[in-house]
Amino acid sequence: MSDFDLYHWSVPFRGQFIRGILAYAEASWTEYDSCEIGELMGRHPSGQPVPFMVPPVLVDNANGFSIAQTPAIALYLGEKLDLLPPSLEMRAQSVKVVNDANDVLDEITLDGGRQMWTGEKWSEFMPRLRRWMEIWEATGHAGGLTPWLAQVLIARTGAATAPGIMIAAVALCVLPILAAMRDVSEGG
Ligand SMILES: N[C@@H](CCC(=O)N[C@@H](CS)C(=O)NCC(=O)O)C(=O)O
Repeated sequence: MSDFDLYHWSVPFRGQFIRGILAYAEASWTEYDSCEIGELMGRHPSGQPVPFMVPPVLVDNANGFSIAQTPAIALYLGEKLDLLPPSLEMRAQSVKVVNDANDVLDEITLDGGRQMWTGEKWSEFMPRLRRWMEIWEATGHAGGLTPWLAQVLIARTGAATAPGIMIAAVALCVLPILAAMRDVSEGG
């Protein structure tokens, strides 16, 4: 038997957040098709594993505990699989990130596909999407995320200064080439 059962549609919506957490923690889980999900949704709330409106729903097979609502599932898995940071502040940040992700998903799918995008609506949404991307970028930087190549260099060399040294070395090699190049611009 898998560690968990996950009820979510086979589309990369909220279930993807939960799949990501499970995969990161190397937990095993079983998913169910839309008929089985529909059957669960159609039950009276008192007969559901946890009273819920829509998926995702997670069942912990170790203790039979079931939970719905993405932020609650993420919190449960974070605690259970020991993925959350130790301080209260960082734990609150973690829950905030899940709620941000949930909000972006609602906005970018126009509330789960309840409306269709038009060119006009998309243009109106652009500044908001840009703002969301800035929020993610700032969150990543604040959490210590660095570009991929810099991470690889630091991991391989063990030196936090390695990316800076590499950039300086590349600049030193490229500068003489640039300086020696003939100016071929008009009038040059
Ligand atoms: N607040 C819920 C929202 C769940 C939700 O909107 N689920 C979507 C899929 S990602 C769904 O199944 N929607 C179908 C519906 O609203 O009828 C959560 O965060 O888990």
